[in-house]
Amino acid sequence: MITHNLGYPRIGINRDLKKVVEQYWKGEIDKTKLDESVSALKVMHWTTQKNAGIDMVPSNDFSLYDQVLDTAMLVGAVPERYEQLFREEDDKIYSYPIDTYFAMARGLQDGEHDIAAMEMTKWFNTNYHYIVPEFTPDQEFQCLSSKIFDEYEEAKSVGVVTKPVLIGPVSFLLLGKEKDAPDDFHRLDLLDKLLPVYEDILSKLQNMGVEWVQIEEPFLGLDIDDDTKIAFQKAYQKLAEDRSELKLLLTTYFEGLEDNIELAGNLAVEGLHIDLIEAPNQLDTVIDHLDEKVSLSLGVINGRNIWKTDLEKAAKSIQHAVEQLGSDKVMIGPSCSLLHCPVDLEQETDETALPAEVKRWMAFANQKLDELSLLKSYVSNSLSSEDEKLFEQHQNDISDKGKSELVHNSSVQERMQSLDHKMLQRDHLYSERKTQQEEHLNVPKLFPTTTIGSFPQTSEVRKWRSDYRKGNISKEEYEGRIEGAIDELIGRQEEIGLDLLVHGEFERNDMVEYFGEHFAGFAFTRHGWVQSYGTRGVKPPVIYGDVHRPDPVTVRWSSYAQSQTDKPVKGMLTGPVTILQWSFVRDDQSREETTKQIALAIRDEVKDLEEAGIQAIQIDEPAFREGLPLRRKNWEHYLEWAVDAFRLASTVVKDRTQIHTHMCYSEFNDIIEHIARLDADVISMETSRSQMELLEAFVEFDYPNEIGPGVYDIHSPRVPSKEEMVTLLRKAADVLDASQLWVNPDCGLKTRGWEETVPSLENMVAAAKQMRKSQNVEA
Ligand code: THG
Ligand code: ZN
Repeated sequence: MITHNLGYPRIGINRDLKKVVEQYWKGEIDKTKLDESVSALKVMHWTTQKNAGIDMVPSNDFSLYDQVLDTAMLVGAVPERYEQLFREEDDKIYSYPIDTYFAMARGLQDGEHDIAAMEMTKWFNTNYHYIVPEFTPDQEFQCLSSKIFDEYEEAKSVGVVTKPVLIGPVSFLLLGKEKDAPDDFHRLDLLDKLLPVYEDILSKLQNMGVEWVQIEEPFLGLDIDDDTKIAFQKAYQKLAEDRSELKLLLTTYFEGLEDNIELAGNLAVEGLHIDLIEAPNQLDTVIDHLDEKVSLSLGVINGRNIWKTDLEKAAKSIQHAVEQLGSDKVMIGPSCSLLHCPVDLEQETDETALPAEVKRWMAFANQKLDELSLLKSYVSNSLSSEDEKLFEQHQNDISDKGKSELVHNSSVQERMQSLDHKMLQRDHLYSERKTQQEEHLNVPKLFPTTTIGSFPQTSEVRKWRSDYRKGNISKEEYEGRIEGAIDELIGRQEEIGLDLLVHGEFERNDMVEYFGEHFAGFAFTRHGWVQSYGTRGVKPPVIYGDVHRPDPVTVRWSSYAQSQTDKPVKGMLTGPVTILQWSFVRDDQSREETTKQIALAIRDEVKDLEEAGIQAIQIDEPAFREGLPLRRKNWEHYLEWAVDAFRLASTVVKDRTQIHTHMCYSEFNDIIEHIARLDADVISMETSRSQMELLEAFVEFDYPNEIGPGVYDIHSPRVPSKEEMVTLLRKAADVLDASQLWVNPDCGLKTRGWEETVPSLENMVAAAKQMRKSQNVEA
């Protein structure tokens, strides 16, 4: 039996990757220096894993930006708009054209170039985002990058023989999207052209003496149609043709194989990796369907959560597989790449953030590698006496967690027991609420303007927060500065002429981390960074126990802001589903249960905001759609409880208090009835990049409540003109009732600068005024 890892976090223990890559982007270091720093990082990762006793350490799991983008470069799927750039890039110290690569990820705007970035989207149901490959009907492929070969040699030269990681051909095509293509073209049509490149790559790896390649096909865990099944068969038959020595470990994760078991169990590969965390029950069926020559890799350690593994329980599955298949046919590893968890728990020494008792229940990437080694020794009866103690302690920690008073809170439990259906209903229907809200809120009846909540977070504001946390400035000093920032923002919004104001969220770091820091049942980390995309990361809070809200969180800031103006100020909260989605969650109760507890905590905050005189409250749910399960058959159940959680959080208010919600770039077509069931009085969302196309779902559904379709894209510093926003608003007013429409940007403004924010909002307000005028004339 061997232990292996599917992928190691690449950000570095001190966010080293972010630092050097951003330095390179700013021109502060050159390619050689970048290469040196990155090499050192990779070597550290390989040796850390080897020293932890991992038998098979991965390579090519590292990436300067994203592994899907790496694959696009590997097979030469470089969209045409970068080809010029590619040709210009001559100094080849990298195994691929690095500036072209970064331009694909981020776009390139300078004196000579104006090239748009490739799109980015969620990696399955995680909070990681990948770059979406683009495929045209006349797409050609060729091997353009030697990264996968170079990394293997690089690791070997420091004494680590690795297993290269490669996204499989079918999943790679499925991860992408068609570009400039007729309707009858499907990207899988390109498989025949793509396979020869994969054959070349594999035969080169074989010639280099590589034993195993981890070839990832996560789509085997999803609902796939017959054409896709045929593509899988064809691909793996073809890849088996000239392969005598090299072994393929077909890798699946995030879901069980279910109806694809027959297919996956019979593909021409030498190993199959399955996720036994998401789908523990699939073990027996997979064993039944597995060709006898194929090794089985068991994903028994959760690669995307931070709790210690119950090693005794994991050992049972392993022993079972060993009995059925023989020990030489069994591998063990994490369920998926450890990309999705932070690097090292040992860094967490601040007990005010992470209490020692909670830390004792946790494991980050490095600790998970130790668990794997321990598990292997335990199953093969070779625990040293020292390891035996470790093992015992480990299992004790887990059983303590089950009993801990920190986890269970009887008043939360009682409240959960007493939930009843009335708590999910507003007093009256939207049509009746609307009149009351119009009177109460006092914003223009047509095209009222607002923003999504956050305003530019300058480095100055960030420094106040860190100075306060470090104790460099007092609470009074800190709060005084935040109030000053609010004063200034209120003044600016009044000058701009916005109707429904916000306080700006200067007191917040990340919208989820912030609430995690203030709710009970949450711990947070100081260094627990996880890559979100490229060089950007998040620090997900840790939900370890029953959640409640000991004290009001945002009321202080919202009511301060309201006291500074006669215009209404909107309260700003993050919704229960989004807080759940972007946190590390409990593994001892369902997501549904945890979300409802969070919803109750938010409900308390909503009530307090209303009582403090706040007349409109926004509860953001940007992660509502991404919470959808990967398999469609599980959608209904999720949507049922996710909508209920939002209603539980929001319906406590009087009819006259207006509830807003906000969702980032989302397809609404297939979930529109559930969006309507949220019964938010107003929903704002990203629509400007799709030229209001996203509104179609609302039009078709005859969506009754109010909508704020974003009228400009906040992801770019460009200042939109009044005219272009009027055009978008007219488009919206053509298909929806004018009295349903709000005017707002696509998303929060925290990543923007003040220089572009003020003129953009001025133009937006002018656009709204023009719309009001023309409507009145028509009326
Ligand atoms: N919060 C959380 N998850 C998210 C988002 C979020 N997932 C989806 C989306 N938004 C991801 N987008 C971003 C955008 C910017 C950053 C991270 C994720 C970012 N991070 C800073 C960095 O890495 O330098 C860290 C900021 C900080 O100090 O907290 O800029 O909004 N949970
Ligand atoms: Zn948004």
